[in-house]
Amino acid sequence: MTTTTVRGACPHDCPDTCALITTVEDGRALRVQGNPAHAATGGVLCAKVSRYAERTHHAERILTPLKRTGPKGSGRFTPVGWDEALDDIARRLGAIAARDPQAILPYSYAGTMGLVQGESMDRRFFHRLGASLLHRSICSTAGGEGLVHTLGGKLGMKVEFFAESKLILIWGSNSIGSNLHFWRIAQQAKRDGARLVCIDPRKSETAEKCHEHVQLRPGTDAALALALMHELIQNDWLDHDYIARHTLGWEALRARALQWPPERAAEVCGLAVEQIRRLARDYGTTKPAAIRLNYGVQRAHGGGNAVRAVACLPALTGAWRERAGGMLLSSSGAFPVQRAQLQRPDLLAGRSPRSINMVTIGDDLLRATSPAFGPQIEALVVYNSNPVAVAPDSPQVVQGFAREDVFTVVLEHFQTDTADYADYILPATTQLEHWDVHLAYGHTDVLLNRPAIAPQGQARSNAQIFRDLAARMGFTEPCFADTDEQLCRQAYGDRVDFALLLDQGFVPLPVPEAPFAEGGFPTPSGKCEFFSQRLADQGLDPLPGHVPNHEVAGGSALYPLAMISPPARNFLNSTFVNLQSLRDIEGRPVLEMHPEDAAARGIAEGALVRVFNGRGSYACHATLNGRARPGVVNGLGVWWRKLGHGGTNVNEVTSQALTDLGAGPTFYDCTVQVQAVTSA
Ligand SMILES: Nc1nc2c(c(=O)[nH]1)N[C@H]1C(S)=C(S)[C@@H](COP(=O)(O)OP(=O)(O)OC[C@H]3O[C@@H](n4cnc5c(=O)[nH]c(N)nc54)[C@H](O)[C@@H]3O)O[C@H]1N2
Ligand SMILES: Nc1nc2c(c(=O)[nH]1)N[C@H]1C(S)=C(S)[C@@H](COP(=O)(O)OP(=O)(O)OC[C@H]3O[C@@H](n4cnc5c(=O)[nH]c(N)nc54)[C@H](O)[C@@H]3O)O[C@H]1N2
Ligand code: SF4
Ligand SMILES: [Mo]
Repeated sequence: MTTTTVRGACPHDCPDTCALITTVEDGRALRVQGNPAHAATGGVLCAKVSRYAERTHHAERILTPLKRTGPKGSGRFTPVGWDEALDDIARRLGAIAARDPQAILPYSYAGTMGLVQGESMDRRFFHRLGASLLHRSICSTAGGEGLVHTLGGKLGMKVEFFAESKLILIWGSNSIGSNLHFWRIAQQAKRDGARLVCIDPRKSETAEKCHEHVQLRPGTDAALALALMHELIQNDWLDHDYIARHTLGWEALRARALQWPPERAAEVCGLAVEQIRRLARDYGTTKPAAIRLNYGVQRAHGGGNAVRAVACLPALTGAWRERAGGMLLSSSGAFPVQRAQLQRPDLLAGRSPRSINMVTIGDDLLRATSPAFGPQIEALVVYNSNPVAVAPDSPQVVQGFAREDVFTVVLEHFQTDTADYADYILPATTQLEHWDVHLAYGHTDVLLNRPAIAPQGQARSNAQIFRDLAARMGFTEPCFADTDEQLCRQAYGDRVDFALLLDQGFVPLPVPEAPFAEGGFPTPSGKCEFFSQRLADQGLDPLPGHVPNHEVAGGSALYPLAMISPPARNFLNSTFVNLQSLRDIEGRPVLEMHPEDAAARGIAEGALVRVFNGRGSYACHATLNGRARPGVVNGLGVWWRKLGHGGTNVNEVTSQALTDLGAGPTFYDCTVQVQAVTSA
């Protein structure tokens, strides 16, 4: 018996990007643990990835290529050899490409955040083919655009310095569920006397452990931020020197903020005026003050403006001057990824295919050929994503995937809701079986992932599968021969010491301790842009403003409740839902309701309910657990449809409407009605 340990990286879409140590015995992964040598991981993993060995050796892993035998969506398949599958796929894609390659659409997201298995050989393949481009917008583009137009990029405080802050606003983040390693840092700050305030419509696991919970209505954060500015101005809690030297558009922002007295924001946000004043006083008078903003804040119509408004705050108070002051939404802009080298957009050779927004895949799969849209979608290649479960407005998505005339290939570990609609399912390796290299969005260390075990069954890495397909399509450019390990080296080129990565598994980037202490924002003006000329040039509001939700609670008598659908703690989007041990902890799909809203509908704790609106209807169990505010229900995500009630999940009712900036999704901007399901 031989036991070894192998260093890796957590591949999941999570800000923490932990360093892993996998213990392997006789070719089998026994356990996956956190690497104690990596400071950001601190030797600790979340409950989900602690089960990664169970996931990897799961009895339901797909281990051979599978070909469909029943009608679309029936989930009936038969095993076939790789050669048969790849030959047929290359032939089918080739025939479509001969007419118009834009009729082929790749669909992928961050099932793995690895740069090699997520955005290298796959992109080369589709660029060479001339397939439609995918706008990968399903998570963070509204907030990302908000940051770019205010701070100049996805940059912010170094996460470890939150430990020295005296006030931390945890804003639109359930850190305990989704950013566990940040929560450890916040706990350190708390022990050293910091005050923690959570701003969230849901009394989350995090909110209940902070000193204060600001339980605002969903989608009203910009109004709150503007009222905070109003109070900073009225009480002169401003850093005039910082504003004069390092910001653009102060007079215009001042005029805007003065339109937002706390009384007005209190109405919009559903908060007490006094709570807004207190929050402003705390923020204006505590130093250093830090904001951990997260993506929950930007999943509503005005998400981009909300991030812009919040991102203005630290420049007003000069919080950026200290390393423990400022804000962090994402640090991913600090990573010098050589994307052109990895993805090779030059293979488009002058062609500029249309781009399809992944959020509106439901509608787009049902569109016919037209001059505005281009060719009807005839083929889909899905990897690192489970759109039938995670994309909004699933009734449309399912109808689209059910089209018998769309040729669909899904690269997967498991037979997900999406894989059920495939013509071919191709078995992909997991993180324990392949090479990769990573960035992070919650810290600034580059991580390397080495394979710990051999590919299970006949699984191949995503990069290998696209390499094999490229060969069958006759793509002879040398870049299609690069190995996974070579791709790892190309991701950062000479900007990161690869020998050191091989040696210790992670390399911290040399980023400044206080990035904007002396200004130096990477915007066109070099300043924190309260006023954005780039937005003005697009005909958009150049100042941050409150953009009301598409669907306002109480705005419709038919669907009077606002619904948000943040993640269940023990799932990662739809990943891990098929792990019995984690599903047992979550129990069943739930809708958190305020007791008043439940009583008004005759709904008792645990009752089976129907949550519905004009788009669809899903079934789950009501819980009156004290986490919902009146008028708002929380439908925790994202269950596999086939493991939920009646083959539905929460995305039955979410909409394909987009955000103000970045054309992102509005998962948390949705109104519904709820009804008890009677067994009569
Ligand atoms: N356990 C676990 N961890 C995860 C994930 C997971 O599914 N499970 N998903 C990963 C991914 S892909 C991402 S993008 C991140 C997501 O993690 P975050 O960036 O933290 O975003 P969310 O979880 O969407 O929402 C965070 C909090 O915002 C609240 N919220 C909802 N609407 C609003 C609003 O209008 N205003 C404010 N202020 N708050 C609001 C929600 O109730 C929730 O508690 O987490 C990653 N980590
Ligand atoms: N209602 C509602 N819907 C949401 C959200 C919400 O909060 N509420 N959150 C949204 C957000 S923030 C996001 S980011 C999206 C996420 O949506 P997705 O990106 O689709 O994420 P997952 O559901 O985790 O699915 C990832 C899939 O990739 C597969 N996978 C993992 N690694 C590999 C690999 O190496 N190769 C291959 N071929 N496959 C692999 C996994 O098995 C899994 O099935 O969901 C969005 N949907
Ligand atoms: S906390 Fe996040 S990065 Fe760390 S192991 Fe869990 S999912 Fe992965
Ligand atoms: Mo996400």
